[in-house]
This record gives sequence, C-alpha cells and structure tokens, in this order.
Amino acid sequence: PPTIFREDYAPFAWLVPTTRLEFVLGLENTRVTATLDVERNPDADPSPTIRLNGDGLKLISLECDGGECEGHMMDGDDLVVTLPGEKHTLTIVTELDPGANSQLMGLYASNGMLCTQCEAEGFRRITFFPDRPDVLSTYTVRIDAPEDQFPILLANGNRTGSGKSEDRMHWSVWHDPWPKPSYLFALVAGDLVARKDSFTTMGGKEVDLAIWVRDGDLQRTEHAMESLKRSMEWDEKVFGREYDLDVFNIVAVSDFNMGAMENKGLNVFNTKYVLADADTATDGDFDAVEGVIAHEYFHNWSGNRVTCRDWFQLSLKEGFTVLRDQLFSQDMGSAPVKRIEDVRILRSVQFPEDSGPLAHPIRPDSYREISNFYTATVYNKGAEIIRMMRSMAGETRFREGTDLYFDRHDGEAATCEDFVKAMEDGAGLDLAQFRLWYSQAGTPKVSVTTSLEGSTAIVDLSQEIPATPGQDEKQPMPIPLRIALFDRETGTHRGEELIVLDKGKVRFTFDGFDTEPVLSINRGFTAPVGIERDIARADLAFLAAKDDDPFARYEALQDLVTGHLVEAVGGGLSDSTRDEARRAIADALEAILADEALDDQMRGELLILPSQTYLAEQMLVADPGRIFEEREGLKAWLGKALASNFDALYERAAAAPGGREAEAVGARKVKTLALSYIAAADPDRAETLATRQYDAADTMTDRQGALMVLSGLEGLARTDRLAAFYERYRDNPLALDKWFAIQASSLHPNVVEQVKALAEHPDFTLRNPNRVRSLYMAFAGTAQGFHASSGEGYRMIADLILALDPINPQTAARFVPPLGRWQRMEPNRAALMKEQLERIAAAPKLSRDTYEQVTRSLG
Ligand code: HT7
Ligand code: ZN
Repeated sequence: PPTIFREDYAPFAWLVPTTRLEFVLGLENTRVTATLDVERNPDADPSPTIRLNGDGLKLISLECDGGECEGHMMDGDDLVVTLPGEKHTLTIVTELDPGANSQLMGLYASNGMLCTQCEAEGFRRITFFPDRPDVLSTYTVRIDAPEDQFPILLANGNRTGSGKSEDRMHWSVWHDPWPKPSYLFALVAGDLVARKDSFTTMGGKEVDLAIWVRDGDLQRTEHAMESLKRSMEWDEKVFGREYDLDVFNIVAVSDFNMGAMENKGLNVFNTKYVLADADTATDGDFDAVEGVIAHEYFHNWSGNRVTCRDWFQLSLKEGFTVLRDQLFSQDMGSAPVKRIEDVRILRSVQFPEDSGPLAHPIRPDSYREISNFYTATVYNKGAEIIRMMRSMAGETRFREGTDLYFDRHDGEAATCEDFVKAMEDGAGLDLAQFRLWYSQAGTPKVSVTTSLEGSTAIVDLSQEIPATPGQDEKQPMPIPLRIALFDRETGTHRGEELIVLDKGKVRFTFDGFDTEPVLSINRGFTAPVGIERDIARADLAFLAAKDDDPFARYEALQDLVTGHLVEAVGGGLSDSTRDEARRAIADALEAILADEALDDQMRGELLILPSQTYLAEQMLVADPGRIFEEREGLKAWLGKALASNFDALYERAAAAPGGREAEAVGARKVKTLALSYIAAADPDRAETLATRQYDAADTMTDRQGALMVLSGLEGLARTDRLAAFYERYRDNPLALDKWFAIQASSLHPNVVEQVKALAEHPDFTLRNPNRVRSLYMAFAGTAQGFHASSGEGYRMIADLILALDPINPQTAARFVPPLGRWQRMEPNRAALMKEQLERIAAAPKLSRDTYEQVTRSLG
C-alpha cells in the first residue's frame, strides 16, 4: 500500500457544492443514487478528470449531465471521470450489501438496524465521491425503506419531508444546511424508540433533542440526556458556542469500532457511551458517558463548523475537543481528580506510544492507513499541547484565541497552523518555537536539580527529547512548568510561578531563602513531560503530605512509590533497605488515610499504585514478571502493615449512603480499593468481605468491584459469584462485556487458560468489537497473562489479530501495539514478542491497517 505524505497536499481540482443522495434500503441490498453538482475549483490546478474514491463498490450506472460520460475508468477502487466543462452533474448508482459489511465502515447492519460510519474514509464504501475532508458539500438525503422493518429513518440536519409509498414502503427527506465533508455524513434506519427533550440556546432557539435506542433500553438514557443538556449549556458559557440546527439526534448502536461519532446533527454512539443505570453501569461508566456525550457534542464546532483540511490535521479537531471535554468534566465534578485521571491515561497509554516504534508527532508526516492514527498521541497529547497554550495565555486570553479561531475559520477546512496562528493573534502568544510540539514526537525528559547559594535558591533545568522513528535529532521546545518553593518549617510557599524552559538548559534563581526550599514542579501537570529529579525520600514525603496543589501531592506519592519499585525491580535491595522504603510509603499512605480534609474521590486517587505499564516505562529494559512481583509484593506488605486502617476505611465506606452524589461515589471508590489491599494481604478475609459486598450490592460499581477481587482468588465464592453474574446479565451485552473483562484482567494465576476457555464461550464473538475488546484488551493489560514467560499470551494475541483481520481490520490493528513494545522488554520476552509480530507479518493477506502497524512495530 502506498504511503501518503503531508507535504504532498494539494487542493482538490473540483468543488462539489451540492450532493443529493437517495437510498433504497434493504439489509442485504441497498441501492444508492448519488447526484453531485461539480464545478472547477478556481484555487486548484485544473484537471481534465475528477477522481471519485471508492472502496469495494459495485457501480450500477454513471451519467454526466443526464447522459453518457465522455470517458471514465476504474483506477484501483476509484472511479476517474473525464469532465470537459466548467460545471457538470454526475449521477452515480451503486449497490451495497450492508449485512455483509463486517468492517463496520460505510453502511452496515447492527442488530437489525442500518447505520453508517464514515470517518475517516467510510463514505467511499457507500458511493463514489471525493472522500477527503476539504471537499465541503451541502447534502440532501432521501431514504426509502420498508416501514415495518425500519420505522425510524434519520439523516443529518433537519427533516424536510416524509410520507408513505407503495408496497408498505415509507420515505423521509433530510436537509443539512451546513456544508460538510463526506466523513460527517450519517444515516440510520431501524426499529428505535427515543427519549426526547429540548434545549433553548442562548440565542433563544429551541432545539429538539432525541436519544434513539432499542425498545428495552429507554430507561437507561436519562443520564445521557442530562449530560447532553449540560454540555450544550457549558459550551455556550465557556466557549461561546451555540448549537445551529433545529434537532440534535443521538443513536446508540451495539456494533461500533470506536466510542462515538460526531456526524452533523446525528451523532452515532457505541451503546457503551449512552446507556447507564446503577444496575448495569459503574460510576466510571457514568463519567465516561458524560465525557463522550460532551466530546461528540463539542465537535459540532471543533470539527464540524471548522473541520480539517486533511487527515494529517486530525489533532486540530481531536486534541482540541479532548481538551474541551476534559475541561467540561473538570467543571462537572472534582477538577483535581479529573486531572489526575487524565494524566494517568496519558502516562499509561500515550507515553509508551511515544517511546516505542509507533511514536509519531501529534501532526504526523505520513501514513498508510489513517485509521491507525486515531491514537492517544493525536487525541491526548494533542489536548495537552493546547492546554499548555491555555496555561501560558491564561483563561481569558485563551478564550480570545479560540473565539478568533472559530470566527476566522467558520465553514472552512483548516490546519493546525491556522489554530496556532489564531492563538498568536487572539491570545497574544508568541508560538514560533512552540510549533515544534506539533512536529516533534517523543516525551521530553526534564532533569531538575536544586541548590542554595547564599540566600538564593537555584533551580537548574535541562531538557532532552529522545529520538523517535524518523527523528534522530530534536530541538528544545518551550516547556511551561508551574512551580512553587516550599519552606520546610512552615509547610507553605510564597506563591506559584509559571516558568518556561525553552532551551536545552536554563537556570532559574529565586532570592530571599534562608534555607533550601523544597521544589514542587509541574504542578497541575502543566507540561506533558517526564520529570527526573534527585530528591530525597523525605522531601517527597513532605510534598505528599503538605503540597497544596492536589496534583503535585499525588505526584509526590507516585514518585515515592515509583522510585522504590524501580529500584527494587533492578534487584540487589537488602531486606532492610526494602523495608525502610516500604515503611516510608506506608507512613505516607497512613497520613492520607487519616487526612480528614481529603474527600474520598481524591483519597482513592492517592491510594492507587503506579500502573504496571507506567512502571515499565520508567525502565530502559522491563521485566514484566519482576515488576508484577514487586508491585504485588508491595501491595500485600502495605495491606498487612496498614491492615487496621484499611479495615476501618472499608467499614466506614461500606456504611456510607448510596446514590450518585460525589460522596457516595467516593465511598464506593475507596471501598473497593481498600478491598484490593486487603485481598493482597489476606485473601481469606477478602473473600469473605467481597462475597458479602457482592451479595449486598445495589450498584454495578460494588458488584464489579467485589467480583474483580473474587476473580483473582481461588475458591467456591469465585465460581459461584461469576456464575451468578452471568445468570443475572446474560441478556445485557454491556454487562456481559464486564463479565468477560473482569475474568480476562484478573490476578488469577490461570488467566491464560481462562481466557482461552472464554474465547470458546457461546457468548463470545469476533463480530462485535466491544466483546473482542472486553476479552482481549483486558487480557493484553495483564502482566501474568499477556506477559507470561512462556510466550503463550503473545501467541494468543497474535492468533486473535490473524483471525480478526479479515473480519474487522481496524479493530484487529488495535491489538498490535501491545506486541510492539518488544524492544523495551527483557531479551526472552522481546524474542517471543518479535516472533509473533513476524508470524503476523508473514501472513499471506493482511489488511492495510494491520500491515502498517506490524511493519512499523518490527522497526
Ligand atoms: N471522530 C470520531 C472518530 C471515529 C472513528 C475513526 C475511525 C473509525 C471509526 C470511527 N468512529 C469514530 C470519534 C471522536 O473522536 O469523536
Ligand atoms: Zn473526537
């Protein structure tokens, strides 16, 4: 497959001002008639032909201006038509078999309904079209379908007509007044019911809201609807963005490759991010629904009104929209807890991506398959990069920058450069050097030393950006760091400062200190960097107890634990040194358990040990077995040392009132965390408590928490409660996904055999991405399963990739990155992982998606 380069961008030779689509729907046979008005683009190099992208399409007929075309030919899957004049009308008829579409791109069937997914290049699986985001067109869509099978017919924009026709068919016409790229096209047809509501915009316009689901799911849509209304209100208040159609429809679909899709006026969602009630969704699921609803809604401006010129600019809409949804969620709940959660995801998913063979800048320079670039780098690091601009500008000037960006580029297909320029002009920032964040991959490492000279505190900072594929040499980037200098005696500081490390090395000096202060750095995680500092354990403990920045406090504790575990995994620790380090951690945790000023949601964050992947990331060469041993060993040791504290916490939290209030959510969080420490230290006691918790649970959070702990233990309670969970939820696909995931990610020593058995379970299928992810993504995160020293876990994931690739290449390719970490593993595992990558690479017919990921991973 060819490589596409960012540098090769050229505007399309033709404009397509209007597009009319007529669908005659059938599960096995759908006929699409596309009528495109095309005219020459005065801003592009002229061309005698128009290239219309296709992907596996069956062309039935083609007409130009109502008659034969002067000439046309197939070039691979694309249709190339000769057009002599300035303006033409093309009429193209294609036929599709949505029921056979297992890739879930284009028009496909899911549970008896029909729906579309067009981003990034799915529209070309529906009709021949210039399927690129810089070709904006105004769409009118007519849908004809059998009424009993598809009573509800939806497309983008506003409905302008509907009626019944012969043979029990009915039809409806939709018009979207906003020109859009083809990737935002959507159509849904099915037997659906809606939760309806309305929202009055700041301009006084009433918008009809509807969330469409299958009949039995309606009572699980209340939270999604409330989240939508909160998102609409928040975007008006915080970003000045008003909704722009008469209707906003959301449809929940159970077969979906990603989380959701922001099609104009007709968002299509994975059911996982719409349906939630206490019986089937955890507190985390509720938050995820709110976050994804907000994310897709916010795309209406950051993505739809201002879209991307080409797919290299993906972070323009995704990074910005992730930042917007993060800020929204911060405002809806606990801001520090949300920040910690976001950083945890960044570090455990994006940092490893940035240090491995798949590293790429947030604005990549080349790709073979764009679906492979919907990554944590483009999304989450992209958000961090815009967040840095916000930190440097301050909230008010940042808003001036975003206002200018939206005003300047409304209705356009823009670039990342356009965004940066608007920030310079609107927010008054000089971003000349900052642009490097868009072009350089790799997580900068910032080294810090502190000293005192006379009464001057000195902070020496240096930065190093590791080499990444295709980028050996890096230039220093501006790194904004919020800092504070603490007085050891009083435990206070004189105020925060934002310093910017913009060279390889910079010295910062601060006068007026009698004694050397303790440096709190990267407060709030102002920059997506790794900090390396030579800091005494006592100073970390001091910050863990005293820092008034919640993130920095969390960070100090994480550093304390990480420092010890990295040292311990390295080997050669004497018993007494290990005990001393563990004691320091226990003391810090004890203080956190006793700190009455903390709320339980924050306390929970502080109790979570650094993840296995984050720890592996701190080591040049990782031994997952040793990391697992040391991490679990520490957990068990802490569970014993603080047994009475964890018991007390458990009992207190178990007695807390239920509900969805922050306090109740916090209590459930610390309850299961306490249980996991108790389980590490005293499995028998944990079994009793978890069984009791499971049996008494009135929320999925408590039920899942208890089952997670039980599934890692031996014994009858485990088998019984797993069976009970299955019986209770066997007809609820999302809850059943949890049943698969809990077992696949369990600490049980036989997890490999268990996952093999689950793959044979009658409820397991490769056709549903949620089910595949629930079993195998959960498994790919386990140290003792995926990283089993026999290599069996690697073989299982490779087998999965090979079996899934012909069915759903996009989802298959997402399982390659865990194997791609081989260069950072100890030699035995590295060889076993590489062997599996080579086995995949040698398969006779691989999709473009999997081929690209495997070849990049082999390096
Ligand atoms: N913008 C959406 C991306 C998306 C997608 C991409 C590839 C294949 C399937 C997909 N479904 C949705 C999601 C978002 O970021 O909002
Ligand atoms: Zn998005």
